Amino acid sequence: MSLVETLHNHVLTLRIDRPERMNALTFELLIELCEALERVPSRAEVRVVVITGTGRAFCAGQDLAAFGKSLDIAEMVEKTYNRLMMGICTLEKPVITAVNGTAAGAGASLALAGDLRLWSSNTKFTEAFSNIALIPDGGSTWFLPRAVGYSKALELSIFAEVIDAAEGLRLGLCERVFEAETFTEQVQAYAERLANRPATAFALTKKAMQQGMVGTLRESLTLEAQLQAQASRSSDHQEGVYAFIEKRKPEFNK
Ligand code: T3D
Repeated sequence: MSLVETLHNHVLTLRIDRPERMNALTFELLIELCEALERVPSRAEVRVVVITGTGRAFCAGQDLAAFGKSLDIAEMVEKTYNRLMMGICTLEKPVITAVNGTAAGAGASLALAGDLRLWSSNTKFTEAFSNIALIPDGGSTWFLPRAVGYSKALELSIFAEVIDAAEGLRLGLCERVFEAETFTEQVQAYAERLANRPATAFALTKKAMQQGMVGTLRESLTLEAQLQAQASRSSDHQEGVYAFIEKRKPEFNK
């Protein structure tokens, strides 16, 4: 098994654990990751998912030692990377990518796929695909231009430039950078803070914003009205309003 699962204070951490290969992804590991994510909807105790890596790398992308073993690359990509990225983006719970170090190739795509992206000060990010004359996959052609704009995304992809944490933050590739020495603790604290925010409101906000990125203003306004009606029926909404009136801190997700 190359994936370590831990659950603490409603935060499920999925840690890719192949440090000797810089957490490069094999077919089996990708399926393990997909299956772990697909179990989350039925696990009420899980409120936040964190994906991270062991050692100095987050993930170096496809394991190149396994290169060529797949007869049909398109089918392999569909069954692994595409299943994984859709799993993250459609999960009705927050997914944090906690990028503890190097993220390259499909590892960079995975870093971008999180709803919230936290980087260690040691992070090095590279869309390494073009170094082996491949195109970005794992959703990078979707995530990257949305984060940095079309031309910058093309430039990062074709030169496989290595981006450090300060530049990643400036470009909008991550939301926060935490010091490497305290990265794990700071990620856990951030994730626990998120786990205590109203879960239904998060799920509906995720859905509305994803639709907002691909639709028209009219479509967003219509969807907001529908999803707001749903949010307003949640017990968290009631709790939030009562807590405001009673001048106390709300306790969500009870
Ligand atoms: O082909 C398909 O199936 C389609 C799907 C493609 C998706 C993709 O992800 S394609 C892109 C694949 N990834 C890469 O091309 C990245 C390759 N790695 C690197 O460019 C560099 O290793 C890094 C920039 C990630 C890190 O550089 P550095 O100098 O910090 O470390 P290193 O010395 O290069 O690597 C350390 C070890 O990890 C080394 O092994 P060794 O010599 O100590 O035994 C290296 O071979 C291994 N390693 C790093 N990346 C991979 C890897 N082994 C297998 N696959 C890797 N991707």
